[in-house]
Amino acid sequence: MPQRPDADLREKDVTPEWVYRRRRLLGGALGLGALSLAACADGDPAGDEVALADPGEDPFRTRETLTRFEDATSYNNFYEFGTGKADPARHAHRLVTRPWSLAIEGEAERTGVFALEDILARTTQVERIYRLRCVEGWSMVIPWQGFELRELLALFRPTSRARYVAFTTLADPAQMPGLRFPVLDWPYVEGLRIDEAMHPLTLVATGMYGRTLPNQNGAPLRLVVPWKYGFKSIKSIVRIRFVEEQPATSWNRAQPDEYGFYSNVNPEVDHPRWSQKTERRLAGSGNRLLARRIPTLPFNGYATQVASLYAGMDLRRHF
Ligand SMILES: Nc1nc2c(c(=O)[nH]1)N[C@H]1C(S)=C(S)[C@@H](COP(=O)(O)O)O[C@H]1N2
Ligand SMILES: [Mo]
Repeated sequence: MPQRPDADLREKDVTPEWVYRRRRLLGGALGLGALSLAACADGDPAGDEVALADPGEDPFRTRETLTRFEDATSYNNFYEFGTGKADPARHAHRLVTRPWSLAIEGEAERTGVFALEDILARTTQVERIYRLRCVEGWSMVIPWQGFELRELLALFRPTSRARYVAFTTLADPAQMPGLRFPVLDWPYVEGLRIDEAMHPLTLVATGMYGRTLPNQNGAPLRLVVPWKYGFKSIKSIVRIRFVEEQPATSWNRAQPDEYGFYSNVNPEVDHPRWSQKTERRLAGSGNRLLARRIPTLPFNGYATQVASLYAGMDLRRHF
């Protein structure tokens, strides 16, 4: 193997579950107290406790109000288990996540099939609290545990011809009832430019809220690319391929005029069927249906970190 990065689990970086429980209790108490106030003020009782985006904050750990664990695990997009938001929580228990292996292919010095345990042993576990903005117009704030994708990619020594990275989700009809429906061209595929893939914000999540990643959130390993629309954060990855040409992506293939390869969160570029200027923030203890609508930020609030990756590009054309 190539030289190992620091493989020790850095315990201080992984917040135990009880911390989230306590935060949630606190959030709940605040929410109740402020409920009547907000109802008087603007008739938006659900949104009062939600701390809004602050672009000056630590990009790795936003201090915005967390989405409740229950909401982050019951309102999901994972079309392999059905297109309804509740379908993944209902059906994903059928997904067998251990043992799991990851195929590494293409333009790299080292390729092959690797056991998940070996990958975990060679990467540094970190915690990241990220906003995730779905292209449909809602967003969540989720504490993830995992490792930086760049750390994984470096293990395989990509060659100079590796200009993009292509990702593939498992497609097993025996475990994934949604594959019966031809809503997408299975398997689900996604891609990043190599510099996007190597950016320190780009995470491979293996856990959330201090627990093992729930199946409906993409166990045992999924991408989290916080400055892009949620569909770029591909779940339950079985293959990573280094490629020279821009790879096909599922949503672009399905509706090329609606979903581009880059899919950077951009309030200035509307989806052909709806505005992208605002989002419903699903956070705190409030009712999801009454969630507060907040302005969407360029690059989902991560412009300081990532805007330079796109210098000189026309982001209306490369949407
Ligand atoms: N394989 C796969 N990955 C996927 C999807 C999917 O349907 N299949 N949905 C995407 C979309 S649209 C979003 S918004 C996020 C949702 O992640 P979450 O359920 O963990 O919040 O997963 C993304 N990753
Ligand atoms: Mo999404």
